[in-house]
Amino acid sequence: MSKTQYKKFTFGEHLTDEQIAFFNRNGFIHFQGFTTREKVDEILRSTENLQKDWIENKVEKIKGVPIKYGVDVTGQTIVHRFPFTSQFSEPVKRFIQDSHFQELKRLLPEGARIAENEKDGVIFNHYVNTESSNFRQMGWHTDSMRDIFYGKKIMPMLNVGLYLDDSSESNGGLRILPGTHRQNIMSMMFRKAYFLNNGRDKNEMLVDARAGDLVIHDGRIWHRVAMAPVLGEASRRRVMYVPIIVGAYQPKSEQSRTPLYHHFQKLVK
Ligand SMILES: O=C(O)CCC(=O)C(=O)O
Ligand SMILES: [Fe+2]
Repeated sequence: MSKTQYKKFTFGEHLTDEQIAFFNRNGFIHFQGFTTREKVDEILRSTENLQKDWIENKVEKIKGVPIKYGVDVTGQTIVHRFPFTSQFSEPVKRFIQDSHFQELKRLLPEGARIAENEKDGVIFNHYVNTESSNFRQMGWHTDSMRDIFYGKKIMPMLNVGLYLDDSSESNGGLRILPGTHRQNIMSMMFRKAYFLNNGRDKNEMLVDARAGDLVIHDGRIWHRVAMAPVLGEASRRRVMYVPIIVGAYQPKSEQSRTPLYHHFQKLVK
């Protein structure tokens, strides 16, 4: 059994000193009920429409970032991983423009911004476990390692996860190693085999979240998504990630090349 006993918070108008201190100490923070069922449903519907459009038009990449396709429990084609989602979904756009969401930038130095058109943009992940699933887990990794792939210095970044389904051990669930955002660079590079290692860690913390919850993690923290112990509908897990970053503005365009780390991400199944 993974540990789940960590403090969960409720978001008010502003981040509190306690919340900021918790985040700085542990490298993650969980806000329960950050948004409503209604907004969750709106976002889900918009991604279903977008999926239909991308399938019909056989879209393979957005600005150099591959769209990950697979099959659903019904055998229908689905999109498992949508890049740059906020550029195609009004409800997602509205969600990140909301003042509550904007307040999260305060967890980073002055001048932090939402990477809507940088890196992979806002990512929407849709996992489902079937016999032939193409996306049912994600091995251990840190998100900041991507900076190294680009040959850059690691810059502070947050990944803000909005849950669109309830998520816990029963459908896989996010596992994190609290405090690893304070590790040295060697440990960030070599603590585990990137994406290939799916094994349980005795110190891993299971994130137990409901649809509408927000779980933010520091880009340097080690995390993985476990495989659901069941097949089919009960394994469905949808979560959206909004990167908040600092540093030089590096926008993507249709001419952008596919980043090297996506060759690693192909190993994720
Ligand atoms: O699905 C999740 O909760 C985590 C996804 C993730 O780690 C990533 O996309 O980098
Ligand atoms: Fe990640």
